[in-house]
Amino acid sequence: MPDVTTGVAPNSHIAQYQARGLKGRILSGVQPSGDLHLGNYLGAIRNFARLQNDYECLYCVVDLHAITVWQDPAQLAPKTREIASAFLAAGVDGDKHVIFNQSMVPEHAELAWIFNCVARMGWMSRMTQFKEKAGKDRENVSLGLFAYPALMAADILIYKATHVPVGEDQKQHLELTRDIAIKFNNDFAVPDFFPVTEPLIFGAATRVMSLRDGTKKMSKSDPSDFSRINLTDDADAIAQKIRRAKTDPHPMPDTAADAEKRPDADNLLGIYAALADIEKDAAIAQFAGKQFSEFKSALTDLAVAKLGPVGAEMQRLMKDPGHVDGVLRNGAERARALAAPILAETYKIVGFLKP
Ligand code: AQP
Repeated sequence: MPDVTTGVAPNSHIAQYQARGLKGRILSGVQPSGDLHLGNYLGAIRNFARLQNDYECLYCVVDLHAITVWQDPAQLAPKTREIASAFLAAGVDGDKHVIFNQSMVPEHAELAWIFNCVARMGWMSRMTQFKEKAGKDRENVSLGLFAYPALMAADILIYKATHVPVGEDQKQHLELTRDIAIKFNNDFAVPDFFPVTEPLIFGAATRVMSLRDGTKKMSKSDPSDFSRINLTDDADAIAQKIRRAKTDPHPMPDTAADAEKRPDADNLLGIYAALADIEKDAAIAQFAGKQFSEFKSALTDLAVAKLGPVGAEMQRLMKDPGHVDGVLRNGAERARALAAPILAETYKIVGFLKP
């Protein structure tokens, strides 16, 4: 397992978990916004299972986040089940930990409104993911897309989560969550009410790039299916996509410096290393100077061996929507039991009348 490094010193919120032999409470989420892919798996879902012995975990299908861009209403429920199935197929224990979908726990949206009033326009305007997703069409994107990071802060702080596993792309949003917690605690003179949540950063392959363009992130919403390996792809599809993955005319890189200059090769080596649970340098050494065809054949075997069982289990679960819905319903009840008292306390701090 890759090394996990934490950012700052433990705070009082962490101490209560340490007293129970745990390292803290985790919240993380995945949007039901398209086909789950290898990047989601290596950057997030695989780690969810790896964290569950050390942390109390809440894993959420963030459907409220998904609708910040248009989603086909007919697809939202099946996509939500697909993601919950991926959590289970990756080995998350839905009895011990909490798996649920965000819209079933209205406390997320209620706390998000308060955070909309705590966060500053200047802070939100600096969010690079908003700039990337909005592109040149800023006037036409939803207000929800702009406010997305305040909802993410609410997802985390409605459970006073102490840690959040983050890939490169979410670091800035977690910083904002920390700023919101600090400002709320200061504005209302409630020191330490919300924790200053710490990032959990995994060493290897936190950012998987497109198979068609090694400079672009692998993404659910990329129109080209050949840009990503979907978790439900069968062995033939995985082999075909790796065979067609973009490379360059040279033999495989023989040093890290050489790989860094060649984003497509670097990406494939990073994927190999993450799937094999080795450092990228070891993968570079293993294939240095060889032909891409030999490397791609090894990568295909490895990807099929590692992803095949996860995909097969996902397919099995997706054929049993009643079971998956039961897991989500049960998870939402448990999540609400944790969130409701924190929201009630927050409302009291803000000063809302409760006749
Ligand atoms: N390419 C990636 N490499 C590593 N990690 C990734 N994640 C996403 N893409 C990569 C991680 O997956 C988790 C869930 O992501 P999300 O559902 O919140 O959406 P996203 O980050 O916007 O992912 P996508 O796949 O690119 O979706 P669309 O196309 O809908 O925007 C997060 O932990 C993320 O870091």
